[in-house]
Amino acid sequence: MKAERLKRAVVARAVAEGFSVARTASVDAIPEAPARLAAWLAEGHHGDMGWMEERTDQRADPRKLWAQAKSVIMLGMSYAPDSDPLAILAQTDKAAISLYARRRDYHDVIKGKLKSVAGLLAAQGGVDVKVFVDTAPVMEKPLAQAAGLGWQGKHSVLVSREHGSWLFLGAIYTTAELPPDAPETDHCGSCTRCLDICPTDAFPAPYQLDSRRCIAYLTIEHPGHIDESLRAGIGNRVFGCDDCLAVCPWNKFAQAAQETRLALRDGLDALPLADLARLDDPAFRALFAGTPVKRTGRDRFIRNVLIAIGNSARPELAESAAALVSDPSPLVRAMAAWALIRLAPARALVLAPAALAAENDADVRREWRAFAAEPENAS
Ligand code: B12
Repeated sequence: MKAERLKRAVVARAVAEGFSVARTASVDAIPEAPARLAAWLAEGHHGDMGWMEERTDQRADPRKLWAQAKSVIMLGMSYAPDSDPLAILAQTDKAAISLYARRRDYHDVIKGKLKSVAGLLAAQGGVDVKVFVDTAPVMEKPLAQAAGLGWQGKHSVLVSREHGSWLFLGAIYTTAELPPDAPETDHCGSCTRCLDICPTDAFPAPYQLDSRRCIAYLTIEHPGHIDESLRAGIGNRVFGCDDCLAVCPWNKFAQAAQETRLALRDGLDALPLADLARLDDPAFRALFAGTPVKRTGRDRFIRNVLIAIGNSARPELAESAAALVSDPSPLVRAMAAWALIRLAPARALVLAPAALAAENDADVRREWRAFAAEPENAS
């Protein structure tokens, strides 16, 4: 089958599968990627994501991942909301879970659909295919820009003129030589809304994200304690962050997402922090089954919930923190102490001596000591 016809068939199948856009690039379309990835890693902007340091040659160059590949098909699926995802930030007793996570895990949904599109390409073209959605070292954003889906905005996320900042991305590598589409150019202009709104100043410069300060990284990927200087900025965001995406002016052209398999799950939009603080491991897994939230595990999630409680300025939530000061997880105990101290210092003073006497973890002890002014060597 001629390459043009094959490409048309692939795009038609992609649309039938619910993708909002599908376009192609050549495997050599991102020559600037190796240096940019190297610079990002050299700055330490990946934080604890050690896996970003592995197979960097393959990540930055499709040909190094698969020598036989000739073309890349980049696909985008809209998850544009029909209401303001930042409205929840004003309800400080409720949890803000980012828009991408309040639904079935997009990896599962998109992977199946990519396989359908790739299957058609393999069958009709007699070619080999591989599909990726965060499953291999692939730089999806620069490839998507090269294929013309959009451009990497100043927040580093791909922005589309039709779908704003709300596209999930997926990739198909293939041995077929498909006619490439034109790349997209930058349409950010002088706008700096995404940089200005970031509550934790995670952008050292436009187009560069320091993950170590990004709320998405801190609440999802970061396995340890969250530095005190960043906690206040997290507000009530307990999983991911939508701020830089939601203020993008290009969102105004986006139609609300249609894909039913990615429909928002009822009841996850304004969960009371007090209810979340009570979740044990089985209850956590049951509540978030099938969503991306489940992957962080209960302890990290409750750490985030306690930071939100500490930021809530609602003394009635102090009991939720007090109930967790002897939790088995030091991540949880540390933030329970921090939240309690912020919301109800008098109650914290009462609990501090017993908590310190029972505490072996140095990080948790530090949270209490900062408040109780116990000398460092008093243990
Ligand atoms: C690691 C990762 C993260 C990390 C790091 C984010 C980042 N900016 O890379 C963390 C955990 C912080 C993260 C957060 C989020 N993520 Co994420 N993440 C990834 C992942 C797995 C790899 C990205 C990567 O390669 N980073 C490496 C660095 C080098 O890339 P970069 O920041 O884009 O750096 C570029 C710029 O610095 C640029 N650059 C440097 N100088 C200059 C100068 C100019 C002029 C220009 C134009 C560019 C430029 O060059 C670099 C390379 O392109 C991808 C999936 C994938 N395999 O691609 C998903 C992905 C990027 N994430 C995604 C999403 C949805 C999110 C969140 C929105 C989730 C949320 N709501 O909380 C946030 C967004 C935060 C943000 N502002 O980026 C989507 C984004 C979709 C899209 N439309 O772009 C992806 C593509 C997953 C997917 N399959 O859909 N993520």
